[in-house]
Amino acid sequence: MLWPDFQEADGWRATIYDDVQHGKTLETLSGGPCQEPKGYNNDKASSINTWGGCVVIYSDYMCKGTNKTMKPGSPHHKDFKLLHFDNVLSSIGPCP
Ligand SMILES: [Ca+2]
Repeated sequence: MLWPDFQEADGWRATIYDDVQHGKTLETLSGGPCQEPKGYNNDKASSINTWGGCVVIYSDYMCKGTNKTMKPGSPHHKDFKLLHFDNVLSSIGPCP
């Protein structure tokens, strides 16, 4: 199993990328009620991979501000420009 750590109760996982179309990996976040990218990755994400799960992305720290739900079938995982969410992501949490 490639990702044993992600079978925890709050299991969610999201990889964010600096470029659209999953270009230039920034980091992978997972688990818990709310996670923030490292400071140098703040306001940089331009695409996301939710690994088949559902997460909510937020424009501010602490899962506040404008948000978008990202789940299988929702649009523009690979292009935050089209989502009107380019270079603003500051935190990620699980879907309610
Ligand atoms: Ca970017």
